[in-house]
Amino acid sequence: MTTPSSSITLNHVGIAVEKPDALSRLFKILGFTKGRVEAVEDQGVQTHFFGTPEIDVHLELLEVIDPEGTVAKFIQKRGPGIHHLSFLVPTGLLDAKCQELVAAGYRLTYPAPKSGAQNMRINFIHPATTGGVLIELMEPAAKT
Ligand code: CMX
Repeated sequence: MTTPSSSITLNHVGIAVEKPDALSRLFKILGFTKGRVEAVEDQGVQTHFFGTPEIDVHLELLEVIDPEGTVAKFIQKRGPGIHHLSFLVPTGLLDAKCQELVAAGYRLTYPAPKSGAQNMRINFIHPATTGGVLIELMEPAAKT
């Protein structure tokens, strides 16, 4: 689901949904195949990934499993819809990139990366410092 690259690449678009069914049906008609479904308890969501062999960018439906979580809050406040863009950072670069972003005046949501879906280390750039777009940075966690 991820292509190794030495550059930062756009990996997926996260979409907050009340139920995944309607968009799942649409993506299927558009030729996307459903891939991994994974609960990320720490983030209060069940993630549903869709992709095609031709495109490296995936679509991620974020289904709320924690009514107190950030995605539930997002839907209450703004309604369902596009929630974040996620960029894949080559292994070993995330911490330095986060430091660079903070030094450049961007606000990160976490002081240090957390564990996310697909065995990734993740952090987010707060939308208040990006012109209204929540940006996820994710780096494959080192194999143990
Ligand atoms: N996109 C754009 N704007 C957003 C947003 C989003 N996804 N989420 C919140 N905002 C807006 C709020 O509406 C609010 O706008 P106004 O000031 O105009 O009302 C503003 O950002 C600040 O909101 P806040 O009250 O300070 O903060 P929230 O409690 O709403 O939390 C955020 C915002 C980004 C800190 C929180 O959503 C967060 O920690 N996100 C990172 C984790 C996450 O999103 N996880 C889900 C995905 C996990 C996955 O893909 O696995």
